[in-house]
Amino acid sequence: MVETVLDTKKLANFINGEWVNCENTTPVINPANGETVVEVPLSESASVDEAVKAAKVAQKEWALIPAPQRAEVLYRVGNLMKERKEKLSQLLTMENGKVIEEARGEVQEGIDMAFYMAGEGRRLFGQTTPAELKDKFAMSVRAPIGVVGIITPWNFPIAIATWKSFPAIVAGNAVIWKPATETPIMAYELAKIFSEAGLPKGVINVVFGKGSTVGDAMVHHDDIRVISFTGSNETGRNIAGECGRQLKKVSLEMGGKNAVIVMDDADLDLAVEGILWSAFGTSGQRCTACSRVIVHEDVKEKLEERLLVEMEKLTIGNGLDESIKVGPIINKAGLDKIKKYIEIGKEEGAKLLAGGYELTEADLGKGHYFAPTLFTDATATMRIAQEEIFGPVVSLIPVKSFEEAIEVNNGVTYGLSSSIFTADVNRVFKAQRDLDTGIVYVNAGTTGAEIHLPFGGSKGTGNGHRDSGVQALDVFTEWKAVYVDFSGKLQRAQIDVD
Ligand code: UN1
Repeated sequence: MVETVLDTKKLANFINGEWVNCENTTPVINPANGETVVEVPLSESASVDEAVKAAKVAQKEWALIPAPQRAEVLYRVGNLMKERKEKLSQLLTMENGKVIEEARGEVQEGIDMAFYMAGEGRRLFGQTTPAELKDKFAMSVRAPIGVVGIITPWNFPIAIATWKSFPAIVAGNAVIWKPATETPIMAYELAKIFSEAGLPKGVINVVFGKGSTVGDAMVHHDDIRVISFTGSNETGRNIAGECGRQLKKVSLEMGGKNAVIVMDDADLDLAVEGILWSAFGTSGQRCTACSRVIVHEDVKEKLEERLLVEMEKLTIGNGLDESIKVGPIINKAGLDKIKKYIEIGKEEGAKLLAGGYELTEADLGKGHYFAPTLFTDATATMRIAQEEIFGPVVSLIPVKSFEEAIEVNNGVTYGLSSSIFTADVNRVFKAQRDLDTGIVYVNAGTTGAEIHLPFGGSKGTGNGHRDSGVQALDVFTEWKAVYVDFSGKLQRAQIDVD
């Protein structure tokens, strides 16, 4: 087991290209073993003010640099991330707990985003449109918004940060970034990379701290004109309320209750692999994690049997060990929430087939571990089938038909990801049309979004915006309509048209 050592014991904020120490700090705990990895600042709102001041100045200059040149910085960022991929992955596993193979995948997601968004620097497409008058030209162009705020979660501390910061930067904005306090190391490493890649000072500023202080200060700051947030439902809704009041643009991504549908004609071995990967990978701590399996009653028993056999083989432990498949839960609060839902599931009458318990200290030191858990005979309206658990817990819901499966899938307040295993091409096309989620998979689990497609969902998952994909540019740009009249005379639209 290799352990990368972090080059500092205490992180500092990154404001105007400088590391600024903060008196008040809190430890970052490795969820795999309970050890302190580093101290992270708990900043006051004054640090946000300072960062915004620097960002405002920097943004004016940055926006004047041609986008293809802004993009050059992102190419360099991508290359540095690539060079440091293994180190970043190990640090990611140490702060977040996800197994090293998945950490490498997440860092790769960030590298992909760097090169993809760098490419956008040579596109940033607008539109030309015919003008209704002679000798007049009309076009719509993307303009940067100014200073934007991004608030990122602990479960994908580098990938989600790149989904938001790279489009913001290539479009000519300056960024104030509040990373999750549980996982600040990726932000520290990425700030160093931005700096080495030659991003001018003040274009990205990292302010560590609590949502209730730093996040709140960002949301209330008049000069931050966009908030892009990924995290909990409750926080997201509060942010949306405040941003609405201030007419501030806001993009929200707040989770899912994602289902895999297994039809009677499915390749069951493949379905089992897809379910295992999407339900227990990242210990179920993905917004896209599969936490419901909607199964046709004719194949329910066979599916249960095969799932149980394969679940037995899952290895649980410290994710730095290459043989481990399921890492720890982020912290005690996360673990307690999972335990609460196990009790709820039992009380509701679902049948516990496997797991359902915490692995204690004797098994795995001082980490927080929970056994992969399978409930069966759940009904669509049970709380375990409706609410996001954010842990390695999956509930099987038997159904009688394809139509019922679609109805059950859509019968939750979230709408992030869904999947169907079937061999019937007609069902495939019906499902992609009728599944009410922002992401649909056919013959694959609910996880695994690629960065050049839009990421986000319908209903309670968000507010219609998308992270990653070219669509991510929408929240970080304003559309500007430009009319150039080269007739040399006053031409009045709608009036002088003949
Ligand atoms: C998340 O859980 O918030 O599609 C992000 C996936 C990953 C990203 C997940 N590429 O599962």
